[in-house]
Amino acid sequence: MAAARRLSLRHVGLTAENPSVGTLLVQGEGGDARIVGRGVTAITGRPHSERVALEDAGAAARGATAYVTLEPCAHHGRTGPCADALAAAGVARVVIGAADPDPRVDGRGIAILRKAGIVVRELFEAGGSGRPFEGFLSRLRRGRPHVTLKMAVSADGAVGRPGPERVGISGAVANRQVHLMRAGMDAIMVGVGTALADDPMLTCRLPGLEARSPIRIVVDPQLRLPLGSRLVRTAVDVPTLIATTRAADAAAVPYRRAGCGLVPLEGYDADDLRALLRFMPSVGVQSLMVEGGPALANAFLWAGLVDRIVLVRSAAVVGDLGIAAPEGVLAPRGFRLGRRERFGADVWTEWERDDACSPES
Ligand code: AOF
Ligand code: ZN
Repeated sequence: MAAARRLSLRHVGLTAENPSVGTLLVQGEGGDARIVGRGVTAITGRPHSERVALEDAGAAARGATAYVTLEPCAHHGRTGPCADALAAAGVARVVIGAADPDPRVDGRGIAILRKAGIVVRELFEAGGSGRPFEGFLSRLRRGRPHVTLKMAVSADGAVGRPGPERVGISGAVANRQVHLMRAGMDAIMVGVGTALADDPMLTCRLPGLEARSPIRIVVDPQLRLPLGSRLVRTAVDVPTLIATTRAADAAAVPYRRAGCGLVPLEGYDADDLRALLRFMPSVGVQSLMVEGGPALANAFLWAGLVDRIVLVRSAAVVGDLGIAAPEGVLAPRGFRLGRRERFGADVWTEWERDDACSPES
């Protein structure tokens, strides 16, 4: 199952409203076991991983054990249910890594398998299925994406300095980790202040992973993003959305012409952000990384809409003019430490919200 989960990671961030699932088909047991088929949910979400693995295995699927990271589906989409496909191929046993709460599945996949005489084992992880299903679960349970807030904070507690000049806070290794994290997200969001200060690209620029850049979203109530910014100029290549109160204005027309999508936004308070998040699944966004700046970070924290905080503490010193990091980031309350690692001079910590993905949160 661990190998199937690693396989599933390949398409995280690329399967739109579908979760990325991994399937391994195995013949034999113990030391004689060998993998006869591998599958991961295809880019765009179809075909499902079971079909890919069955195709890969061909006749060798007969009598095999399938390790599937999510309950095989029971509904008719572009193809019939995966549970039926596994049964038709003569698979003998199915080990399942997580229940599928999709109302069209929700135990029906397991029922189909059992009815077909297949031995089913539920290997559900305690405490939910975590990554890579958190975005999918968040959409189903709360109708909004899973939200990761990422902040780099200097030794003297600053996230940047006012003015046009960009200050480097985190080091090269941590920055590459951020790019790797972007590759696994459906969307990445910044406030217009950050877009004005940094003129960022917000893409994944790791060699070989450039095509995995997520959708970019700029929260820009007054439509201040320059038409000459790199975000607008590259909107034709990397999908870019601007969330603004002026989506219906004439001022929005040139942005549309440049290839940007405009999303109506009422304002910056909790209900407005909540409405914006609820819109996101409709454009295939189940996981979102908020990359700053401090105003947007504060608004998300204040609204209680952050599920994970990624905090990069660096040794850099910004000095007197530094913009202070939001209090809720430096001492996250209601979050527990999930990961701590050192990257060069930087300390990378990840904080998981205690009740992330519960229907109320
Ligand atoms: C599987 N195997 O690899 C995946 C599954 O829109 P559809 O018809 O593709 O169905 C989407 C649902 O299928 C999704 O909500 C989830 O329940 C399931 N995803 N199921 O058997 C897979 N990715
Ligand atoms: Zn399926």
